Amino acid sequence: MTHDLVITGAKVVTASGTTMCDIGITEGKIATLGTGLEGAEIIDAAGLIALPGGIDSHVHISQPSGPGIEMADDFSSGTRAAACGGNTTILPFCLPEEGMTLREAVADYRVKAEGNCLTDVSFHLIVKETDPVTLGQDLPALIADGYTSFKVFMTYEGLALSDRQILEVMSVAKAQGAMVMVHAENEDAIDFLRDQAERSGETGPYHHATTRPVPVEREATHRAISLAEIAGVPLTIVHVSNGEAMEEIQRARQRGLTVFAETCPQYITLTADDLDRDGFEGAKYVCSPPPRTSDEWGNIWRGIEQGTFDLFSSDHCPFRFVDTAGKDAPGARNSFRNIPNGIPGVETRLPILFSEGVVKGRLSLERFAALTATNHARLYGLYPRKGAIMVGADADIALWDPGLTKPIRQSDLHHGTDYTPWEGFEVTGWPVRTILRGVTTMLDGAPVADPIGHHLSRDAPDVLR
Ligand code: DUC
Ligand code: ZN
Ligand code: ZN
Repeated sequence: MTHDLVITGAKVVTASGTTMCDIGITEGKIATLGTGLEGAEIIDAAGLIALPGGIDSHVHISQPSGPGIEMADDFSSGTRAAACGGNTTILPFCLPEEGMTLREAVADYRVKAEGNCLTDVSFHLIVKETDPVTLGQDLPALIADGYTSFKVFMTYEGLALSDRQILEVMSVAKAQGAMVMVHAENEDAIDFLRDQAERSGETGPYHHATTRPVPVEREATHRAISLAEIAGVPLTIVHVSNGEAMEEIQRARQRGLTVFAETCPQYITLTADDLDRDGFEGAKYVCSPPPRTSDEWGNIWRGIEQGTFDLFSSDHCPFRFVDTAGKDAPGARNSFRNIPNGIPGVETRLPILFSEGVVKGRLSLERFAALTATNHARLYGLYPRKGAIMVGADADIALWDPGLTKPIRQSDLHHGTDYTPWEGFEVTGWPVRTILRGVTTMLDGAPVADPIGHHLSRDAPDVLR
């Protein structure tokens, strides 16, 4: 049998282990894993590692961010950056603009994404209203349509839900078979600390971190887990930043609860001191939860190594630095409260984890694949079509050069922001080719395809099937 494309010579990280074999691809799917395969086109990947294309299940693209504030990536630049970072699928959040229903927001996002993506995409919903139409009609209809995950916030005015509201949302997830993702920070505590800081003149970017200390996140994590236990649903705690919140998750699992956990590059590489950089530079690092201390990096690594964390995502949430529609928003220099929250990272997530994890001997290649692709597919209803190199799956593959060493440079990246928080960060191991359904989308760090990405309707999460 002749394939459309054969990748030869790579060390292949499959769903069941790592092996030397050829990958035969036909009509965008993996048709054969074997040796001596024939193909109309051959990619010689000697010396490279073939990993499942990255799935980044936590990104923000074209998200409404308040009056006068604009996110730096649309679907074109955001997915281009994702592909250049070794990704083949991303899952952005869909947040309704003021006055829009969830269903209208989804339709709007679909139009914005259509024909512009260099990766496949699918949307998580953000639930910020719990009126009868949202919970009784829109959410069930959207879940049935393949939007099988949604996020609730315990912080941010206008987004935060009360405990009662969270329980109502969770009960819809239970009835309809969807995954609830929680942003766990205690809004009242933050509000109190923020007012107190401002009264004391502590208004610089660093105080974004001091007003969102570890107990704010630990308490909300505990409460979110308790609410899920009461509602009888599994849940995912996103962007866990520290050991104490992580221990809440470990304890819940010991009690037999089903809790999934996500962490991100910022929590193993950045600290609150980055928010204290000279002048307004600290604004580049303002995200929530905030980066902590280098001791917390150790705690998070322990969680990654021991399997507490299922997901390693970017939480790409890009704002330009030199821009009054971005980090330099009106009032941002007077108080950290006005600095848009979020940092870019969709293109650097995988190289950072590969370098810090695989190259430094903390992670096997199989565990890297699980944390960056397979578990995202399983948790969010895309497996086995996505997330693993196996026969029958979409031919979504990243070829990695494990010995390529170079620093992260803004000038090499493809996102819409004007900076990277990791400028100069030395990385060993980079993706050199990304393949989406058999088509090369990135070669040697540059995007090379038309926007062939499409929208993915999703099944229920594995754990609910
Ligand atoms: N939460 C996110 O998930 N992303 C960016 C900002 C935030 O608070
Ligand atoms: Zn969040
Ligand atoms: Zn996020």
